[in-house]
Parts: sequence; structure tokens; C-alpha cells
Amino acid sequence: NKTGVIFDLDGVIVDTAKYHFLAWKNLADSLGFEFTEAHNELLKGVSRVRSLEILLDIGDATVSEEKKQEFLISKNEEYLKYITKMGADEILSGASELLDALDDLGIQYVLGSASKNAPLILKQVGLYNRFLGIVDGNSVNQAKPDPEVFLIGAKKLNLKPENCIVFEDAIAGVEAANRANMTSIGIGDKKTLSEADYNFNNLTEISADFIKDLIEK
Ligand code: B16
Ligand code: MG
Repeated sequence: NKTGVIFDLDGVIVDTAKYHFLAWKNLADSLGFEFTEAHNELLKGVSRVRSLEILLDIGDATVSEEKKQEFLISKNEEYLKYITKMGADEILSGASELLDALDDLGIQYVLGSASKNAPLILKQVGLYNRFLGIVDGNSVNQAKPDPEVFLIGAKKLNLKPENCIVFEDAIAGVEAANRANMTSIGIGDKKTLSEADYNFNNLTEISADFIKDLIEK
């Protein structure tokens, strides 16, 4: 098949944003400033290092490079406490069904995530072996909205970017897909993801017919 799919992880396959929130909030608490769920929205799809910079900005905190490195490690340790407790029940509605439908159609798919923890998360929820390849925060130099993560994904699929379909929940991710010249499908708030080629609230709304129509285009 000449079409392939690239999935973002957090916000599309699983909801790890709530665990990122708890771990970042823990850090903000220890630094003595408030970090809200609204603040957490700004970190979606953004790399770990960039997330820390945004968080420190929110708290108007200036810290040394050394401290920053320390914070990155302690935040991730806190985050991993939640991740290592995850199971298949945390796969978002519609995700398993969509992977099944793609399998039936003979369409291959890879992961394109900013997270350095992506392989672990996929193993925790039992989806690791289903992906043809995994492109994550360990394999890229440039974070989303740079298209690098998705362009590497296209290589793994052995397809041209224009023949790839990307599922994304973050503004930065939709922008990355568009810059890669791929078909972008925004999952979540339509207004927030207005730059996407197609919009859906969640993966349960994606039918096999929709995918078939996209392939035939
Ligand atoms: P980590 P995605 C992203 O995952 C998250 O949306 C973002 O909030 C997080 O900062 C980033 O991964 C890095 O995660 O600290 O685990 O390396 O949406 O690109 O799958
Ligand atoms: Mg995401």
C-alpha cells in the first residue's frame, strides 16, 4: 500500500499529559509557585527541555544550568512513577480499533512522538510490537513543530511524505505534519487544531471508510 500512518503518542494513543502535569506540578510546588492545568496545555507536544523552560518562565524563576539538569532528572523520575503503573486499560478509546482497521486494510504505521519515554509507555500498554517503527524524542535533533520526527517516520514507512497521514493532538504536532507536507488529522478541540486538514474529537470517530477514502485520494 502506498499510504502509511504516523501516530503521535501522548493525547492520541494514551493520556500521559495528566502524569506530566502531576510531575511538573510537583517541581513547581517545590519551587514555590503555582502550576495549573491551563499552564500544562502549553507543554503538550513540546520537548522535555522546552517544557522546563516554559515552566520556569511561568514561575518567573531563574536557575543555573546545573539546577536545570537536576530538575529534568527529578521530574522524569517522578513521571516514571506513574508510567510504570500504566496498563492496557489506559489506551484511549478507539485507538486499538483503529490499529486493527489499519491492519485489516494492510496499512503500515509508525509512532512519531516527542517523548523519550515512548518505547516504555508502548510496552506498558502492550502496543509496542504493533508499530513498524518508533520515532521518539531520542531519535530527533529538532523538536516539533520542526517536521524532523515525521520525516524520519516516512523513511521508516519507506514512503514519500505526501503519502503519510499524521494523527496529532498538539498545535506544534499539526504544524510539524503540515510542514512535512503530510495529511494532518487533528484529534481534540477543532478550534485549537484549526490548522489540521481534518478534525475529530477522538479516535472513536475515525471509520474504516474515512481511511479508505483518504487512501484513494
Ligand atoms: P518526555 P507526544 C510529548 O509526547 C508530550 O506531549 C509532551 O508534553 C512531553 O513534554 C514530551 O512528549 C516529552 O516527553 O519527557 O517523556 O521525553 O505528544 O509527542 O507523544
Ligand atoms: Mg501529543
